[in-house]
Amino acid sequence: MPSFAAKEPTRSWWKESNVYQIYPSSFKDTNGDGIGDIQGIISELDHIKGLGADIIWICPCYRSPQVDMGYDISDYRDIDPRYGTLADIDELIEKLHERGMKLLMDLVVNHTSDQHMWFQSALTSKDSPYRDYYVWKKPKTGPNGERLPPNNWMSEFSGSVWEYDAASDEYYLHLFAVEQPDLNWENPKVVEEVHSIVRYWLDKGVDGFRLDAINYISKDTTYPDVAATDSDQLYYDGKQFYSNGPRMHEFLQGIGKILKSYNAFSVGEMGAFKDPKDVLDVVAESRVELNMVFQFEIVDIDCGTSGRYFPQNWNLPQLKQIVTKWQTSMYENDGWNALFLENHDQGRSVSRFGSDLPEFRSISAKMLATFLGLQSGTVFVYQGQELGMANIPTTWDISQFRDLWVFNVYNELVKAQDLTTLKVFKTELHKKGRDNSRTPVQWNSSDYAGFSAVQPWISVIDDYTTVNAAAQYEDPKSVYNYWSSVFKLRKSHKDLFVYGAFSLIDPTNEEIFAYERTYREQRALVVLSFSAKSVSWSLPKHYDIGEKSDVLLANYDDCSPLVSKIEIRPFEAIVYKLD
Ligand code: TEU
Ligand code: CA
Repeated sequence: MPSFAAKEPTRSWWKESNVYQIYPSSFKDTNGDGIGDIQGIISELDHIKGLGADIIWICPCYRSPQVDMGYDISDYRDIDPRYGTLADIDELIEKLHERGMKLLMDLVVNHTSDQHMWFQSALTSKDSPYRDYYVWKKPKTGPNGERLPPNNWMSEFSGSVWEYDAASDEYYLHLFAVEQPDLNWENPKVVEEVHSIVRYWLDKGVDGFRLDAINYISKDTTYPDVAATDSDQLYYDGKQFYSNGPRMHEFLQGIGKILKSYNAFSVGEMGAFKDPKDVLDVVAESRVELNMVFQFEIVDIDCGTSGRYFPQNWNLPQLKQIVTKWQTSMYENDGWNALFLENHDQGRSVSRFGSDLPEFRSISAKMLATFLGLQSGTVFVYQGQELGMANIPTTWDISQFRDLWVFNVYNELVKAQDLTTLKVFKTELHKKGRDNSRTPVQWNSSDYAGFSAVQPWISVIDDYTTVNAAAQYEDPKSVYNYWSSVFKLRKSHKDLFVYGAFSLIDPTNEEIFAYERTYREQRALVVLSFSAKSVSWSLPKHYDIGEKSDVLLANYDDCSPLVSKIEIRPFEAIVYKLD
């Protein structure tokens, strides 16, 4: 029998909301500079509201030199001119609130830009009051007297995490790009600054935050080396020393207290977390840290052990295991899931988990909407996902990519003349490179997909003539309208789909992913095919065949009743109501 959880989750507005993520550069351009802007977001609020999303999360739009697309902030209290002004944000907040919608800002406080006034001052002298806002260490000396970085940690974007400053003969820490120095949270002044930034935006009317790379804010302050395993390798992944560090919870509780006093929404990005216990220590209600966390187990499933630019085979039972682990552990322990298949750092889900072949694209995008959208947790849809936008075509040349991470790795491999790895890199880049999700939103079939009047900062994908929002509004069977049905179902069956328990059916089946949601006497069965072929599925025995079952949602026009053996078509999705 499916398990009926003894205790039900407490109810909260943020559990009942659906979130739409916006990458501002690629959403909509209104002033003809080829870059999306805040007025562009304002002009498309009906698109988001019509979809059924209640909250928008905007990736960083603060003042920034844009080395890492705004994740390098030079002024936390201002908007970058490429996106607009503070007045535009005020207008956005007002127009959202008028519609009963909310705004999340992206809080990037693991690091700043090297152009931030704090870092610029820190560079001028060891006596600067801002020197200790960052992490500085003396060089190490190698066997031949050469200068070496303080340890062998590898940057997320490749190379060392340490950058040498000749003027002071010290290195500073940057877990990400050289231009993104890490803040020193051991300094109480940094903690105060962050609190004041959080209050500044909440006082402006912002409704909460997505917290960037927030599991990295507390480091092992002894900065130990990672045990070397390969004499050729200079740098190693040091997450064991900087993810989930000794003071992380203390720091999160400091922020959590403020967020709670504003009844604000919070979702933390904690990519390296794999143990539900670690996530529960952040999200369990009693902790007063964050509402929910993005863990990356699903989106890492096809990434190699040496990183995303390496391949990894996966199968459906593995995916089921991951989903079930998070679904049940959060539900049973007062936690909550942040559900996502895409964001601005990931390939497009239809290309990775469905099929972007013309005959399967729309149907598999709808299947994935059903898969994700009816799980337990808060659903996040990333711009373009609601249209079934696909990855960058393999015909694109490397020069059309824009992500600094791509060029860091590419240049390194070219320099090392490592042609074998280069070939692997190119293949995987087309599956998982971050630019795949950063191409302009396809609004209509006019030039530049209606995104802009001019050539955008990154090319539009050619299929915009057929895959675009305008065409999808008209078509009742479009991916957009299907997503809207999924969100309607979450709202109309809130007890079941928001607050119900999850249980996996048929764990070993390689093609069919089936799960039940149950709430007291209410039950629904979600049946999904991840296969491009037809499959006949024998229902697990415990189903009382013949019982009356309504179909709540399906991605084909007609569908089979719940009989002992169902013929399931490619990427079919059916939601049966069982009670
Ligand atoms: O990404 C952080 C990020 O992806 C890693 O910390 C991730 O947890 C790790 O690689 C998993 O193995 C955020 C932003 O989303 C990204 O766009 C930024 O480039 C980055 O932080 C730096 O701010
Ligand atoms: Ca613009």
